[in-house]
Amino acid sequence: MTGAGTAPPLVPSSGRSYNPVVTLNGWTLPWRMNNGVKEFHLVAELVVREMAPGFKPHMWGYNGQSPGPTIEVVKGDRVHVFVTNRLPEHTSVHWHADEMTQMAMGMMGFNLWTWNSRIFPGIDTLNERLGDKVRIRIGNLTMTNHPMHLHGHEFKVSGGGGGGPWPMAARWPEVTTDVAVGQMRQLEFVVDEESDWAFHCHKSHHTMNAIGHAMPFPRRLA
Ligand SMILES: [Cu+2]
Repeated sequence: MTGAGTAPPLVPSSGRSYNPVVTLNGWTLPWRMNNGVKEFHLVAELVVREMAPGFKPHMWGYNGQSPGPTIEVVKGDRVHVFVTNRLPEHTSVHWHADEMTQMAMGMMGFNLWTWNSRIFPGIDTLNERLGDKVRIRIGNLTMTNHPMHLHGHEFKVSGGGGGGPWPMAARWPEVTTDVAVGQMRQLEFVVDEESDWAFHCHKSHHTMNAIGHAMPFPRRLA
């Protein structure tokens, strides 16, 4: 598995049914059902992640990718996660061992502004049809805030981290929502304008990363 593209959602093959998520430029870790327990296997290891065509940093990650695969469980699941450590040093789950090294190497965030360790133009698009109801969940694993802006649509900010979806009365309309360090935000909208719309952080130096005006750019935006 290269992890370069967005894999189709993992339809649950055992356990209770649910509507699986799509992970942008990522995939969902399969499980094995053993005596009613969902067993997952994580492998912490050195990976090469193609962030954009021709741009391949050496990073630390899980199961061949940085960030690692999505682990999807539903309320009431019993879960075992087996961890194999192929890093050149000790690691621990919750992924806060030796933060300065391991997180900076890609096990949580990296010193470029990316979506799931992918950057334009190497990132998949979020394809929708007119009239589709869309829900996007964002987690900010970086060390600064990102005001996320969607072109062409108003969305409702409908949830955060931990507590799940917010009550209807607590949701509000936005075109930009700031996602603070460590926060999660859930956005919902109905596709009512057909086009190719940008969805991006509104700090312009974040959308540019290290690309200056004098640097060659892989593809024209127009
Ligand atoms: Cu940003």
